[in-house]
Order: sequence, then C-alpha cells, then structure tokens
Amino acid sequence: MKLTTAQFKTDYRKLLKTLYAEEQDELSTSEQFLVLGNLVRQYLADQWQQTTAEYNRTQRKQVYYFSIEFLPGRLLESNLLNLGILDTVRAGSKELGLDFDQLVAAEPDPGLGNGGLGRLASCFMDSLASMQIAGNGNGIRYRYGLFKQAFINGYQVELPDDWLRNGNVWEVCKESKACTVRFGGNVYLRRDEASGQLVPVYENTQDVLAVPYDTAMLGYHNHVGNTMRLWSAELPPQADDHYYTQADKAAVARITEVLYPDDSNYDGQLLRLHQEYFFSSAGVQSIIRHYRRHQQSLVDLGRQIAIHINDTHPTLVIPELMRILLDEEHLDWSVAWRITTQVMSYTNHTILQEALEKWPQDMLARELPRIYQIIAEIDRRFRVEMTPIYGAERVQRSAPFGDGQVRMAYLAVIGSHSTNGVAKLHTELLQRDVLADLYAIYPERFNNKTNGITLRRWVQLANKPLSELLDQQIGSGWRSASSELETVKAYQNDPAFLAKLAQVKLTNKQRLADYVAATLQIKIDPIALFDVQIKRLHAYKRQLLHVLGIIDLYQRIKAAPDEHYQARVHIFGAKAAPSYYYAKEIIKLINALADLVNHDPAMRDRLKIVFLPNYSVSLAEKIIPAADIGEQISTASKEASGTSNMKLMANGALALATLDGANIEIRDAVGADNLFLFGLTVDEVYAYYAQQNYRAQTLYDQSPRIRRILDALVDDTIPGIQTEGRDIYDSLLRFNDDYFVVRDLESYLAAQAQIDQAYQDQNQWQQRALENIAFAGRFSADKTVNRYAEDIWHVHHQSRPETK
Ligand code: GL7
Repeated sequence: MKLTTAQFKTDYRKLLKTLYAEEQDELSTSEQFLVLGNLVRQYLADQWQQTTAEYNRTQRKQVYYFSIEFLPGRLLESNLLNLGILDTVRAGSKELGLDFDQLVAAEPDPGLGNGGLGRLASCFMDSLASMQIAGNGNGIRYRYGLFKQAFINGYQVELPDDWLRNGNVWEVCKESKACTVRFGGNVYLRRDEASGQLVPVYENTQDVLAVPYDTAMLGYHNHVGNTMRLWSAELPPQADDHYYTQADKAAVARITEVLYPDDSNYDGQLLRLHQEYFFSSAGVQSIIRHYRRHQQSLVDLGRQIAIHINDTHPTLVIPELMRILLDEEHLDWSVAWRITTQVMSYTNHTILQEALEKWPQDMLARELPRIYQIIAEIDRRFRVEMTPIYGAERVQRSAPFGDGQVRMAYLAVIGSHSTNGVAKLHTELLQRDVLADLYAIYPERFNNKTNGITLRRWVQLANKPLSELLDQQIGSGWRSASSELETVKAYQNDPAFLAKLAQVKLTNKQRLADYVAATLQIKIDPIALFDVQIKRLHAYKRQLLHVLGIIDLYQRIKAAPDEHYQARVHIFGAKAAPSYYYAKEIIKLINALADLVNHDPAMRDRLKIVFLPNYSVSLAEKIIPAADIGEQISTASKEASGTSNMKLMANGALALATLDGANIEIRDAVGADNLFLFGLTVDEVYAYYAQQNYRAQTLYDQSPRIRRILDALVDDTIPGIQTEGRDIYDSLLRFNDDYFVVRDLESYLAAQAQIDQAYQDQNQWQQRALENIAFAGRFSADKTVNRYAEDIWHVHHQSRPETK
C-alpha cells in the first residue's frame, strides 16, 4: 500500500486521541503499541475485505488448514513488512518521538503452540497468502498460551501466559458466525415420516457454542489478506426454561482455556478429546454453511474445498464431515465417503510411538456417540473391502479399531486421499515402518513434502543487517523469490564480501550479548564461537549430548589451563513439558553446569554457558541470527524434520548434525563440507534395535574419556545436582541409554574438534556460511506450500511468483 510519513503521523495522532483521549506522552509503551496496532488493522482492512469478497465472488477452491496449534509470532512488524510500509512507519514513529523497537517488543507473542508443528502451521499461513493461495487457518483460541518459563534455583517453573490481558488488536470476533458443538448424551436414528429419511435424534447432549475470532494473514506485497480462524468455547444463548450457573459457564470455558503443553507426546485427557472435536466440528460446520450459501449441490465439494489435517489432532473432521453429509444433507454413504476422501489430506509429523494418538473406543462412544457410530461404520466397511484382498492379519493391524482403541493416524490415512511425511527420510520411515500396512494398501496416497520456513520472518525481519547486505550485493529480488539467494555464490571468493558477512554476524552476536547481559547478567564476548541449541527439551533431541561435550571441554581446560582453546559460548533455549521429569532434570543440569563454568576463573572467558529462559518465537528471532553453529543432534530416525535447522542455515550458521530428518536434505543442498556431521545413521540405529546388542556400559568401561565425562555427573564436580546427576547417569548406564548418547559421544567430540579447527580460518568459515545462506531458498515455505497446492490440494494460484 502507499503511505507517506506525514500521513502516517496524522493517522497515528488522530487514532491516539480517539482511543485514549490523552496526550502522547501519557501513554505506556504497551498503550502506544495498541494505538499503532489498531492503526495497522485499519491499514490492512481493505486488503482483507477485498480478498474475502474476491473469494466469495470467484468461488476459487479454498484450502482449510486445520491445526490444534499455531505459533504466529508477533504480527506488527510482519504485517508492516507485508504491506510494504515498514520503513515508512519506522521513520514516522521516530519523527513522532516513539521508540519503534520498544513498541514492537511490547506486543505479546501468542504461544498457541508447543514447537515446530505449530510454528510450521504459521509459516504456512504466511506462505499461502504470499503465494496467492486461498488458504484459511482453523484452530483454537486458547485463553492461556504455552506456559512462561522461569528458572528458580536452576529448576524450571511454569507461569501462566496471560497473552490476552490487554486484548488482541489483530482479532475480530464474529459472533454471528458461531456454531453449536454437541457433546455426550444419546443418539438414535429415526425414520422421518414426511421424507422417509433416517435422521438422528439427540437426547441430553451438552451443547457448546463455538465463537470464531478471525485474524488477517497478509501476503507479501500482493494485496492478499487470508484468514486464520480460531474458535473460543462459550455457553449457548440462554433458553427460556433453563438458567446457566457460574459453574456451567466455567465448565464450558475450560475447553479452550489452555494449550496442552506436551510436545511430541500424546496426552490422553478427556479435555484434549473435547478440544479436538470442538475445533474440528466448528470448522467443518462453518465451511459447509458458508459453501451452502453459494452453492446448490455438495457433490462438487471435493473440487471446491480442501481440508488439511495437520497431525492427527483434527482427524475427527473426517467423521464430522460424514455426519453432516449423511445426517443433514442426506447423501448416501458411498457418495458422502467419496466426497470426504476427496476433500481430506493428512500430514504426519512424528514416528515416536508415544505421540501416535489413540482414543479408547468406550470413551469416544460416550463423549461423541454419533461420531463413534460413523467411525464404527468406516471400520466395518474397511474390513469388508480389504480383507479379501490383503488378508485378515494385515487388515486387523491397520483398521481404525484395534485393542479397544481408535487409532487416529490410521483413520486419517483411510479417510483421506493423501498422507505425507515432512522430510524424505521421515516419509520413507512412515512407509517402511510406522504406516507400512496402510502403505501396502494405499501406496498411491503416500508422498513427501519436506518442511519449509518463511524467510520473510526468519531473515528479512529477524536479520536486518544480513538482509541489507544481500540487497547491496545481489539486489532485493531474493525478498520475493528466494531462489535468487543462490546468486550470492558468485561472491564466494570475494574477501571484501566475506569480511562484510563476518561483520554482519558480529553485529548480531553483539546484539545478543547485550540482551544476555541485560536479562541474565552474564557477560559474553561476541568474538567467541556461539554454539546454539534451541528446541523443546526432549531426550531424543539429546541436549544431554551437548552438555556432555561441554563437560569434556571444561575438564580439558581444567587439566591444561595454559593450552590454546577456541573461546566458546554455548547457548540453550528449551522448555520441558511440565510433567516430563527427566527433561526437567536436564534443565537443572544445564543450569548447574552454567553456574559452575561461568564462575570458574580458570575458564578465563574461554567457556560460557547461557540458558535463556522462556524460549519462544520472539526469542528465536534474537538468537538465530547470532549463531555460528546450530546443533541438530537428534538420534537418527527420531526427528521427523526439524525446522530450526533451516532457520539457522538461512542465517549463515553451520550445522552440527546427525543424519536425521531434513538435515540430510540440507547436507545434499549445501554439500557435506559446509556442515559437520557425526553419529549413527538410521540403518545403524535400526540394526541395534534388531540385534538388541547395544551396551552403553561397555563403551564406558572401554573409554577413559567417556568415563571421565560421565563420572562428573555423580562425583560432585557439578554442585547442586545430587539427584539429577545420579538419575541422568543411571539413564545412560543402568537403563542402557535409549537414545545412544554414549554411543555417539566420541563421534560428537571429534566433530566439535573439527569445528574449533575450522573456525580458525575465518575466510573459509564465511565461505561456508555463505554457501548455507545461498541454498536456504530451497527450504522456503513458499516452495513447500506450492508443492502441497499442486500435488495434494489441487488448487490453482492466481499467479505464482515462485515455483518448484
Ligand atoms: C514435529 C517434529 O518433531 C519436528 O521434527 C517437525 O519439524 C515438526 C513440523 O513438521 O513436527 N512433530 C511434532 O509432534 N512436533 C514437532 O515439532 C511437536
């Protein structure tokens, strides 16, 4: 859009007066943010309304991305960037005497997700709009986001995230578009006298009103305003013969009160089932209601809409759509089923067994009786159709019902036309292992869609110094077509450019150092190598391996203090699920080790550990541009894809990585010389599983170095971790190290030694950084969503700035 600074200033002053009736200097920073946010809402209104109108007028195929988590990050700056008025508003703010960066930081960061899965959904929302795809988000408006993490005496404590306290400038409540979601009660089918059709009769249900809150998702410089719709649970309007109590109100509000803080872990709570059906049902109802306003027949539904199931949490959209088609639209089962499978597609995000959702059949029958009947019929027909072809055993292993449970991933594959994994290796493992039986039955449904990230947030906004340098060197075309980043390779042997790249990194490291000094009172030197590991705390992600590497360095410096060591700062960001005891012990270990190391004068600033509390999208934006090394060290096969690996790469960090998830494709893109690989391969891990011959204790017995490192956990080297140190030590030796930490330790240490060596040659290091930046466009979410659009959703874009 077009905007001058003068116009902006006038608009700001006027709105300030309307909203607050006060002088500018009376306002707090967060009130100033609210004025600016509301103004930007006005600026984007045209674009948003016109897109919606255009979608209604042309009846383009709509994609609905159903996800129980979204992590959009702060929206002020990204909306300004996408509108094309970021520089104008920054300059205008300055002239108004506002501290723009402070206003940006005053926006709450909506924590409506746990980690990669939720952030991926938000990268996709940004890319759908930027790629001119008619894409809509559908999720839950949690009253409280993921907990805020604090450390007390080194232990994680969880504080409530009251993100809506000052309201949310971006959302619009659409009360008139509310729908009713039914839970519990009884249901039976009765033949309607007049029409002769079977209709379900519901008794004693608990009805919940789903109220939608819409937020605009803007495209980059293209006048597109898509919608993310988040549902909130309320009491239905009061009936004349019934009065609600305060307790009724509280019971209903509970459904959308909090996000489940589990990451890659299935939580079998009843409330979680209610959340899943709540947003699945509300979403499907509103889609069909909207569709019906413009179309006569539902037979073409599959050509007009696509519903995407982001992990199994929204899988109940399948029986819910069947319910509407059968009970409300009175279609035959076979017609309804054809439409449903045409409309639905599913992404799997993990192979961890503990994350595969299963609901007890009796629970589903009690809580969602009609939905249960429909799933039972899906199960019955699947068995009837497939048993003659594939045999009873395979069918029993792959049907929706098994062991008294409903297996949600199986239902998702059976009730959709596409199932994809999120990296090549992950898709292979789905086909070979986790979903092998269904792959045998429906091979044509399986496909890979490697994850991607939006470079608009992760480079343009998070790393302005790098963005400006790239503009100077290769022009600004990369900002809309990320493959143009590859042209920067032409400067690989240009020492002046490499020096500038190094300077950019130093600037970002200084900025992070200032933040660390201000928040943790730890002084770190930007000249040191910044080695970063940022992700949820999980045994399979192996923060412990990183810690053991630090203990080794600490012991080496203590033993030979006068040797030369590459100065290092090890930076962690990680939340643990509140009930994940082992992960919390690792947090305590990292903090205790940090205390020891950071206060030991013998380290002479050659080793520092920084564990930044409350890792979140906005903290990631500060850390990633400052990283020299990004650790992606999961046990091979366990990390489906990873996405911070892509963000770090785009910011010129070199990966220290196992051959897992998307690391493999990053290696293929940048070449093995431009990252540091170590550790077991998937085949080696699987061979250990098959042969059951892994013994961590033997490795400990054979290697003095491993022994010295592990012993530090239990010999009081690290004060304050009596229980934690012992538990962790036991997890490795007594319980035989589920994630092969000990097995990979020496290989990890060797890779770290290579890194120290490589870092000495700064010219060559910057060449490697450049290579990473150059190929980051391959992992742009713009490309990923285009592949979904073509292969899975079959939607046509108006025009596509970027293709495969
Ligand atoms: C995850 C995977 O663990 C992660 O590897 C992947 O990058 C992400 C997005 O596809 O999905 N699966 C999962 O359950 N969570 C993830 O982050 C929470």
